[in-house]
Amino acid sequence: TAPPLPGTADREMLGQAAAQVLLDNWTGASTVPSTSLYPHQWSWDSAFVAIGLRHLSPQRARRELETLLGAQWADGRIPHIVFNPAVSHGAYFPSPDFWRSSTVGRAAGAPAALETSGIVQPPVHALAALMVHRSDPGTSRRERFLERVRPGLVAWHEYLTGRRDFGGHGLAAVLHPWETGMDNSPCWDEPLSRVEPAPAGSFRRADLSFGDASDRPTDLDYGRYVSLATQYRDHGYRDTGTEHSFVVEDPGFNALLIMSEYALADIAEELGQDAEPHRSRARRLTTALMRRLWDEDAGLFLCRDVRTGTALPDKSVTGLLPLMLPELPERTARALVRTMTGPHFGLGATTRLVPSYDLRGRAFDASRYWRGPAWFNINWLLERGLRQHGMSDQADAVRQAVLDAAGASDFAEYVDPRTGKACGTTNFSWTAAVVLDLLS
Ligand code: 9YW
Repeated sequence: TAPPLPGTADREMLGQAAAQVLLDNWTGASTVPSTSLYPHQWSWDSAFVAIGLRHLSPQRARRELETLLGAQWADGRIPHIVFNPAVSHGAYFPSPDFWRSSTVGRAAGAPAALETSGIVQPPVHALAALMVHRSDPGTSRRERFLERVRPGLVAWHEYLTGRRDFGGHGLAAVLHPWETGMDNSPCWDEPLSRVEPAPAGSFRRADLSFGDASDRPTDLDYGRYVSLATQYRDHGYRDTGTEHSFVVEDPGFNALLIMSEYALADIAEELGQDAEPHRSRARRLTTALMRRLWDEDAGLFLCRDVRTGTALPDKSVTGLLPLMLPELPERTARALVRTMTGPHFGLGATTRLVPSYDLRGRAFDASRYWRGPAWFNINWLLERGLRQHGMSDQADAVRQAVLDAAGASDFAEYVDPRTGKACGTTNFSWTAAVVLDLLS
């Protein structure tokens, strides 16, 4: 049975504790996801952090996003990590001396004055910028926040819809599992199996110093991640002129791109500019998503391997994320909710938070990262999706479950979806950020 709902006093304490996590993880210009495990700035983490931080300090929230955009490459990509020069290279792997953005990445437009990774993460940024603006529109207008961030956000979407539309199917594709934000999702097992792993002794994993190895990706996965990133780097981080070993269309990544494209439309309107090009691109992307990735029999969106042209059959939470889309056909939205509440994801029956992977799937593992655990940022997105399609009771239940599980787990990185047991690290920034947002 579900634990009791926290009362008003508990809500206040929870809010204060969440605020403390974000204060502790603030570095002066941005927020680290975790001071131990991830001591730099991560791209989509920062977007979620800004969404929570706006309730504490809209000024810091604007700064968070502007710091990230300060590391944008000239080709429009926003790198998945911006390295803090004050942190030693040994604290996180792969470190700047692996990525070598300021030298190897120069031809693709990497900044010379700071170090970043060369891959990307899901585009939540325009959505975050709009939400940050709306939390404090007066100061935001005075500081011309939207004018300042808009060109970078537009260039980012141009990069994704242009250079990343491999094969011309009208969607953005990813070149590395890390780009999906769901590193070791079972969806990647098959396309990754064709990648020759880097030899085990050729790199040193820093992540294992901070977490239980059974909560983390395996060494074999890591060898393949390293190998793919090395190939991309050695090609100068150029998207054309080579055959990439891993090319996948991910529904969650594209759903976030569409949400952010709608946000760009609203941002354009705020600034008295033409919003229609953004709205029509959002519609085109939605049509392509339906055509390429919707699977009627599975009852959710599937990832597609662009190299083989085949759908990847594993059911991952990424395939539920299009529920957020305002122009999703109503019957598709209803099918997604049926899948979410059915035996594969168990919401409201065997789980209170949506797991990252099929409870009945061949690879389900309740504590291993993106192979089963429930993640707070993802449940925040699904809560919005449920609300978008009028399912307010289910949305309220997810909201309450996020608050309960975050509070009880010391803002865990992720939790066992059936028991709520904390996994990974604690005092995690986006967990605290989505709590602040859901409390307000
Ligand atoms: C890594 C920081 C990142 C998240 C990813 C998550 C994990 C591992 O941590 O990636 O080494 O980058 O999978 O979504 O952004 O929180």
